[in-house]
Amino acid sequence: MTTKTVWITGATSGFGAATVERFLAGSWRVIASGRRMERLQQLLARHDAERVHAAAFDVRDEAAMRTAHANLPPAFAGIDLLVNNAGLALGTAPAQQADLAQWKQMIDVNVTALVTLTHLLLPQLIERRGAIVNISSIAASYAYRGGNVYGGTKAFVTQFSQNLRSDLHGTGVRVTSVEPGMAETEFTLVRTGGDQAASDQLYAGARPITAGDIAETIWWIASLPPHLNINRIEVMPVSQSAAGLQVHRD
Ligand code: NDP
Ligand code: 8X3
Repeated sequence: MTTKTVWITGATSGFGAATVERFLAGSWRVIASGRRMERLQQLLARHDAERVHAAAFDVRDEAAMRTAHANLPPAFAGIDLLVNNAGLALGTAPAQQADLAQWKQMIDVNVTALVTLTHLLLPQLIERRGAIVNISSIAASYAYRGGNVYGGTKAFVTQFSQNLRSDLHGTGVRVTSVEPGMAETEFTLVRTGGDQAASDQLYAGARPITAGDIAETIWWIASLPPHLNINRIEVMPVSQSAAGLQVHRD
């Protein structure tokens, strides 16, 4: 059986790190990227260099992204699946109190970097009849206070995924938007600027989604027969559900 290759962004933590392990267990070759080189080094120390390649760069740095792509070892150069997972939320303040720099960072990482890497890899994904899994969020569909730009970036990811499907019609390339709800990773630690107590409090008693749950979902999507495309998949913990609209009265 030919070994396939997946490029997973945001591989140093959470969903991305768990997805790396899932695809390595499934005998794929993995390109793992993220900024934190020490975590990528730990990954390399645990696995055979023929199976995993680490690329440390900031996805906002387009030149570094292109260099990482150009420097892929030959065995990793043919990419069959792109998992656009790197992303973040910053802040929980309402729009009128939010930090503009944080808004721009979310757009740069969740939107601009995602489309840049997709654009870079599309020719070979088409050539190899590959697949793209974009990590969106339930925040794409459900408004909540403080979700403002984060939810906007994820709505972009979901709609971009569906529009990619239209453009890629007839190429055999599959595209999926994965939309998780509350999941315990480093996500809340990042969102709150390192507030471990806030993170612990959010997840306490809720039995949130685990990183392994989403890795397994991505693995399932990638393992389906090639005539099937999961367009969108929304996943929540049983403890989470949508609530109603709000009304302000004078
Ligand atoms: P984590 O914070 O655990 O992981 C985020 C990953 O993104 C890290 O590997 C981080 O790597 C990487 N990343 C962030 N910024 C950059 C950057 N500028 N350049 C390169 N890599 C970057 O969070 P999750 O695993 O939860 O998040 C993964 C994805 O899932 C995100 O897109 C998030 O929006 C989405 N999501 C999360 C949910 C949740 O509740 N946890 C629910 C729904 C969606 P490094 O810091 O090393 O660069
Ligand atoms: C992360 C899920 O509900 O915190 O995308 O926005 S949520």
